[in-house]
Amino acid sequence: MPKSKTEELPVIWLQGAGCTGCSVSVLNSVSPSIKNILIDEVIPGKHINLRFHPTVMAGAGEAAIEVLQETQQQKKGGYVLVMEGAIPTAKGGIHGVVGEENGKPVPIVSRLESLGANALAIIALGTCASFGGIPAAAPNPTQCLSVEEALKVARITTPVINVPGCPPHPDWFVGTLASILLFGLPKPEDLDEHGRPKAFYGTLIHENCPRRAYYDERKFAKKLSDPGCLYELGCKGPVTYADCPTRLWNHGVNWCVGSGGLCHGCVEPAFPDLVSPIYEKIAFP
Ligand code: FSX
Ligand code: SF4
Ligand code: SF4
Repeated sequence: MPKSKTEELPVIWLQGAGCTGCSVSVLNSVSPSIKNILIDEVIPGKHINLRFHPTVMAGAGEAAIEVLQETQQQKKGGYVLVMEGAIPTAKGGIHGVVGEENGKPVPIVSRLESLGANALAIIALGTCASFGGIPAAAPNPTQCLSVEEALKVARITTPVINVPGCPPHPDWFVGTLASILLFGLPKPEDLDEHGRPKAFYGTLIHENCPRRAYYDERKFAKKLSDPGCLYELGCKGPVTYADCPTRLWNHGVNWCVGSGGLCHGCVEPAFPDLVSPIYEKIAFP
C-alpha cells in the first residue's frame, strides 16, 4: 500500500474565562462537518490532530494533562494553540486553572505562556480571547486580559490571529485553520488592524444588510418585529465588521438582523462595554 501522504497539524485547545459557546459554535460546523474536522481530513491531505480539548476529549486527569507537556516539547514550533476565553490574572490567575503540577493548580495564564511560547501560532477564538469580551467587562473583577494582552505582559511574540465573535461563526474558525494548512500563516496584509482575517471581517455589516434600503429612506422600525431599519432600536451594524449578512448562520439559514434581532457588535473590541446598552441607539460614526 502506498504510504499515506496526509499531513497532520497538532492542535491544543484551551478554555479560559468564557461560556464554551465558541466550542459549541464550532461543533455546529456543517461544511466541513465536525466529523470531517476532527476525524477525517479537514481539506484533502490535511488532518487536524486535536490533542487536547476540555469539552470533547475522551481523556481526563493526569494522562490528558501530560499531552500538553508532551506536545509542547515534542512538537515545538509545529502546533497551533487555540485559546478560547479570556485570561484571568487577578490573584495570580487562580480564577481559571487547567490541571495541577506538584499538587498545585496551574493558572490558565501560565498554560498560555508555556504553550503559547512554543506554538507555531495562536488562534484567539471568540471575542473573550481576542479582546477580553464579557469576562473583561467593567468592573472586571478577575482582571481578565485578551490573549494578546497576556502575551505582551510575558513578552511572548508568537503570532496571534484573532477570530472574534460571541460566539464566532464556525466558518471563521475552520476557514482560518484551513488557510494556515493551505498557505501557512497569514501575512500582515491578510489581517485587519485588530488582527482579524479580512476574509471574514473585512466588510461592514451595515453595507451588506438587506435592511439598508430602509436606512437610506429613513424608515426605522419602532419595535423589533417591525419591518424597517433597526438602527434606532440599537443596531450596531454601522460600526461592526463581519460577513454575517452574506455568509449567514446555521449553514445559511439566517442571521441576527434577518431574524428580527439587531447586530450588537459581538465581533468588535468595543464589545460589550462600548456597544452597551444593547437596545440603545449609537451615534452614527
Ligand atoms: Fe466568549 Fe467562548 Fe462569547 Fe462564549 O467560551 S466569545 S462568552 S459566546 O463562548 O469565549
Ligand atoms: Fe444598518 Fe442595522 Fe439598519 Fe441593517 S438594520 S441597515 S445593519 S442599522
Ligand atoms: Fe455578531 Fe452582529 Fe454578526 Fe450578530 S450580526 S453574529 S451580533 S457581528
